Amino acid sequence: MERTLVLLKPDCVQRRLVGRIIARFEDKSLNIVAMKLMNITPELSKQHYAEHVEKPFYPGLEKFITGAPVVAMIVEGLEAIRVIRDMLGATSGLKAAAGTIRGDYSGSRQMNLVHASDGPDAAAREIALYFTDSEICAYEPVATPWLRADDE
Ligand code: FUP
Repeated sequence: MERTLVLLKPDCVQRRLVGRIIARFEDKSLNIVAMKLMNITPELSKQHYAEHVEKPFYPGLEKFITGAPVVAMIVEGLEAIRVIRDMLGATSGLKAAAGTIRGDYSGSRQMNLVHASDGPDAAAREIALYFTDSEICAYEPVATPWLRADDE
């Protein structure tokens, strides 16, 4: 079982797509174990995008990600990190395959609607940036016996 950080970015909130995107994760039998609406500060943006801070596109990215609230979530599931990255599609909505979230809803490289951690180290780092342990509500969905076999 893996956990990953998912952010529904300001474009997702402003475009009223939050419900539809969360439904896609629920439909995939992923489990939301923490969630909040919050504003990303410039300081948090610099921590989150530490690998991009020196890049030419960073100032525009910070303006975008701090420009309206985000919905931050911890999502849990088997192979959740890869499964969710696959559901998002390529970084740019212009390149993402049809059927992926970005492929279906985004026509932009910057305004690509959703962030998800790109590996186990990033997931651990990003979950700790956005959530305290006491904000995580671990629980066993009652439908689990009908979502996967015991040995999966
Ligand atoms: P991803 O792992 O898919 O979130 O994408 P990256 O880590 O490569 O990029 C982080 C964010 O920077 C992406 F959401 C899009 C944004 N970005 C730009 O705005 N301009 C660029 O030239 C490249 C990335």
